[in-house]
Amino acid sequence: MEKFTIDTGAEQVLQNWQGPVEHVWQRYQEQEPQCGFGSLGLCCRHCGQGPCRINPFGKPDKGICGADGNIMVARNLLRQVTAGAAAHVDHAYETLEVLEKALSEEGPYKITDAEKLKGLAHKLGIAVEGKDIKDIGKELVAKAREDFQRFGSGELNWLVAHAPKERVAKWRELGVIPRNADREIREALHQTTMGMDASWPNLLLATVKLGLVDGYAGLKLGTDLQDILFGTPQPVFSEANLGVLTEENVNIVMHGHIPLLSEKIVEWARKLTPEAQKAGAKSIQVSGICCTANEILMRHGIPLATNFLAQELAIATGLTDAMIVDVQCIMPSLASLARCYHTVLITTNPIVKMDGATHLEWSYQQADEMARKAVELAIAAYSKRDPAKINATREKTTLMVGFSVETIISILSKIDAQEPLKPLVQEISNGDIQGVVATVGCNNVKITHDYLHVNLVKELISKDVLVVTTGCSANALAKAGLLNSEATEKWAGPGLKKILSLLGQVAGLDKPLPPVWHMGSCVDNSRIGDVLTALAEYLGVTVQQLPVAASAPEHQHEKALAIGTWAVAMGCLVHLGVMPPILGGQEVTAFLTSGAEEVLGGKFFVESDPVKAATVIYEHIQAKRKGLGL
Ligand code: BF8
Ligand code: SF4
Repeated sequence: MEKFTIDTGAEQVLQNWQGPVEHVWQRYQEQEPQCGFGSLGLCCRHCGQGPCRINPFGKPDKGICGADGNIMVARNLLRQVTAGAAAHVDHAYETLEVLEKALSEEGPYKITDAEKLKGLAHKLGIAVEGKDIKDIGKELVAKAREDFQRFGSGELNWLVAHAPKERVAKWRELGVIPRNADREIREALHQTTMGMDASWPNLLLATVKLGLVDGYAGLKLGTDLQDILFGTPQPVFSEANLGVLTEENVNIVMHGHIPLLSEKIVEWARKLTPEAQKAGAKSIQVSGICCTANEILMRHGIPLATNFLAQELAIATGLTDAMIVDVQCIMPSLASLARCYHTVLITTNPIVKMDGATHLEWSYQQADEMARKAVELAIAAYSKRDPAKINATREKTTLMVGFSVETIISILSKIDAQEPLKPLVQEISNGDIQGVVATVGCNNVKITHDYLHVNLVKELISKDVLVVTTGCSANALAKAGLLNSEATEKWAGPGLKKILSLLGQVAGLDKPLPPVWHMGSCVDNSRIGDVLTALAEYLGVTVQQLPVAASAPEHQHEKALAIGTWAVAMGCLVHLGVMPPILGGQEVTAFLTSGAEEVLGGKFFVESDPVKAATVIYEHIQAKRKGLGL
C-alpha cells in the first residue's frame, strides 16, 4: 500500500504521530504476511482436535473430522454472519427495552415521533384509531418482543410486514424465514459445531436466514425504534473531519453505535456549557466517530470527527478531552493510546470494558446522572491538556444529511403530492438518473483509508448514478466533500446535476441537493431496504429487476457480511472491495459470486479497483434498465 489514507485531516495528524504507541497501519505491517489459510477460510478451531488447516493445492485436503474446504468455508461464513446479526439484534433489543420502559414509566427517555409509531403499528396490523399513543406503543413492543420470543413455527413480524411480498414468498419457498432472532442465532452456532451440518448448500441457506435476521430483527427493528424514540431524521447541515476538534473547546468524542447514550451526552453537553466556560473553554464541542456519529449528526447536526480507521487519530490530535464509547468497532488500542494523552476514555457498556479506561455504566434510570458525570470528566480533563502534544488539523468539510425515507418522500411530494415516487421513477426512466447505488460499511486497513469509497462514488455520480450511503462509507464521503451541493456542481454527471438542482429548489435550498444522500448509520441500511421495497412495489417489479446495486468497498466487520447477505437475499448485486475468507471453498465461492443470482436474485462480486468496480456496477445497471425496457 503506497498511502495509508486519502483523508487530508487524518494524513496531517498521522504525519506528526508521536509514539510510543503504534497506530493501526503499523500494527497491520507487523501482521504481514497474513496467514494464507485464514485468508482463504481454510482453518477450523471448532473442536479440540484442531486447529485444522486445509492445503488448497494438495494434502491435507480435509480436517481431522473429514470436513473439506467447502464445508469449512461455509461453516466459518455462517458463524461470521451470525456474529454480525447478533451485534445488530442486540443493539435493536437494547433499544426495545428502552422503548418499553419509556412507555410505562416516567424516566429519562420519551417518544419523539408518535407519527412514526402509528404508521408502524398500522403496518404491523395493530388498530390505531382512537387509541392512546402509549397503548399503541405497548402493542408494538409486544409485536417486537414476539420476534425474539416466538417458539415453534412462525415468522418474524418485522419481516412479513416490511419485506416485498414477492421476497417473502421466495424466502418461504426456500425455508429461510427466521422464526425468532435469538433462536436462529443459537441454531446457527449449534449447526456449525463439530459433527453437525456437513452440507455446504444447507449451511449457505442458513447463512441467508441469518442475513434476514440481521435485516429485519436487527437493522429494520433498530432503525424503527430509534426513530420513534429520538425522531426521524430531517435535513440538517454540519461539518466533518478532525478539524472539528479545536483548541478553544472542550472536546467530547462519541464513538460506537447505539444512540441511547449519545443522545444524553448531547443534552448534557448543552446543559453544562457554562461549566466548561468557567474552566476557560469557549464551549463544549461534541463530535462523533463511526455510527454513533451518524446518529447524532442526522438528528442534531453534531459534527463528524472521523470514521473507523482513523479513530485513534482523534486522540492523537491531543484535543480529545473525553472519548465516550458504547459498543462495536471500538479498537482495543484506544486504552493504551489514551494513556499517552490527557484523554479520559469512558466505557459505558457491561460488555465493553478496557483496562485503564473509566467505566461509567449506562442504565435506563441513571442515564442522566451518568451523562452528566461523563461531561464533567471531560471538562476536568480539558485543563490537563498538554500543549506539547497538540497535533491538530484544520481540515473539515461541510455537509447536508438527514435523507430518511420520510425526508426523500417529503421533498418528492413537493413535485407530486399524490404519487411522490413518480418524479423519481420518471427521472430514472428518462435516464437523468441511470440508477441508484448504496455504498455502505467500514474502512479496512487492507485498503488505503477512504480511497475506494470516494473514488468509486466519484465514478458513479459522474455517470449519473445517484448514490445513497450509510455507516463509515457515509463518513468517508462526508470528509471527501461529497455530501454537499458543491459536490453536485463538481462531480455529478449532467442528468444527475439537472434533477438535483430541481430537487434543491423544491426543497427550499437555492442550491442543488448533494449527489450522495446520507441515510444514516449501519442499522439504517434498513432505510435503503425501504426505498428498494417501495420502488419495486410502486413499479410492480422485483428488487432484482431494478437498476440498483450495493457496495461495501472497505468492509471489515462481521456486521457488514450480515448486511451484504441480506442485500443479496433482497435481490441486489453486492460489490465488496476486500475478499472475504471464502476462496478455499470453490463451490461456495462459485455460488456466492454466480449461482446465488438464480436462487436469490442477487450475488456478490469482489473488486478492489474503483474504476473497474464502477464499470461492473454500471453495466449491471444498464442490463437492468434494458430488462425494464428503458
Ligand atoms: O456499524 S461501517 S466500521 S462503525 S461496522 Fe463499524 Fe463498519 Fe463503521 Fe458502524 Ni458499520
Ligand atoms: Fe478439525 Fe473438524 Fe475439529 Fe474443525 S471440527 S477443528 S476441521 S476436527
